[in-house]
Amino acid sequence: MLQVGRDEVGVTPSPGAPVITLDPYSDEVMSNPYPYYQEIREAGPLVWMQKYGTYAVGRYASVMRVLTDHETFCSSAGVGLTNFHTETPWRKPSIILEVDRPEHTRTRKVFSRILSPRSLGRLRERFEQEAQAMVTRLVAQSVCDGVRDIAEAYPLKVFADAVGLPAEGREHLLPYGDMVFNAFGPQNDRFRDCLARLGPSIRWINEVCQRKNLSEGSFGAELYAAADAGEITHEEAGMLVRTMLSAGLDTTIFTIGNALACFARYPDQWAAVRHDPAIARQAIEEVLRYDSTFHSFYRTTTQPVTLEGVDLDKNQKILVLIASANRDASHWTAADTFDVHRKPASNLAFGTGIHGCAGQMIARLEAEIVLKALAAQVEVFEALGEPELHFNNTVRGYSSLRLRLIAKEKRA
Ligand code: OVM
Repeated sequence: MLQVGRDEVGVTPSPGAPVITLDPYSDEVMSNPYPYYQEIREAGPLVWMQKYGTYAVGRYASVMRVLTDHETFCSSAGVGLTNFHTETPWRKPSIILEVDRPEHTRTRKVFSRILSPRSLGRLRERFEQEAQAMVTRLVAQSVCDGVRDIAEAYPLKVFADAVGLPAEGREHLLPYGDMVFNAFGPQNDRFRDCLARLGPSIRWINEVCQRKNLSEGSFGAELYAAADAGEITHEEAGMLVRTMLSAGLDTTIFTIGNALACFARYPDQWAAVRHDPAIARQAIEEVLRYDSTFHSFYRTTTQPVTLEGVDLDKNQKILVLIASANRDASHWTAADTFDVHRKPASNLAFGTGIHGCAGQMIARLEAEIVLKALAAQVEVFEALGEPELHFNNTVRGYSSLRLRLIAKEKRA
């Protein structure tokens, strides 16, 4: 499967790096990408993805190198395969994700403040009550779909409430998010099918980003308050609400679903969390390392640069495989083992550098609270059949996971 580009006839342009011929976006690779990531890592620190004409980094060290040098490897050409400098994006670029410094600094500052641990503190109690009530209900009914009834239901309630959305119309959030994350990949069938089904969701999203549709005291209201204070414009406030709705649902939903799938598959690991719920947060971190939700995104070179001994031109896309870095055996011991006792603090699931995930604290909060609520009430997770994978060009997760939840014995 791997060939060295320099020796290949007909490989254009001569990339100077090992050539990878597989399609990382094929169903086959996506069904289980980890063996392919290993091939990519073994081929070299920087490889050429022949099918898409981009470079890729899959080792921990090379992923770090790219993400921590935002001046050479920029985001303003888009963080998907589409190069905004030469191609038209499917929607108006994000003013926080798809920009560089100095523009990025101002929007990021406001956004980060609203999602800081300090301002999240007041959400914890409501989030916990919601999780406990959900788990009590599901344990009583015994059988549920862990994806629909837990992983989707929870963020669609608590996160959407926190952003300030109306209760009506939230069914538009997931088709929209699916599109956002498919659009970071190639314009393949998955992208086209998703766009064709999108219907009125884009219109609903743009509508609820307006101030009048956002509840008082919400993140959305705070973004508009920052506009009143002159930190950003009112139009930018609406764009940052759109960012919350784009980045904040599918990601946390798939993370919670991946956690459920891991614990259904490894009962001993569930037993460890059930016996010591204090490790819930670290266990979520291990889920994020072992089965990262956000698999990959791109950076684009701003100038000619030598990376890992290869001369790259300006305006070259580089695929950054963070899920691969999180399985790199040169960084992790027993990289392919799911172990909740590990302390995987250096995992790259939320990226790193100036564009490191701004919502990571609320993402962890939601997942941790769900896990703790389950640990308090559920003795055994029993998977009723295999989880069904949801195929998306950028995020990895499940569309269905039938579970039987067996309640803990109540002690007097
Ligand atoms: C945005 C956006 C969308 C998806 C993901 C993301 C990981 C941001 O619209 O700004 O960050």
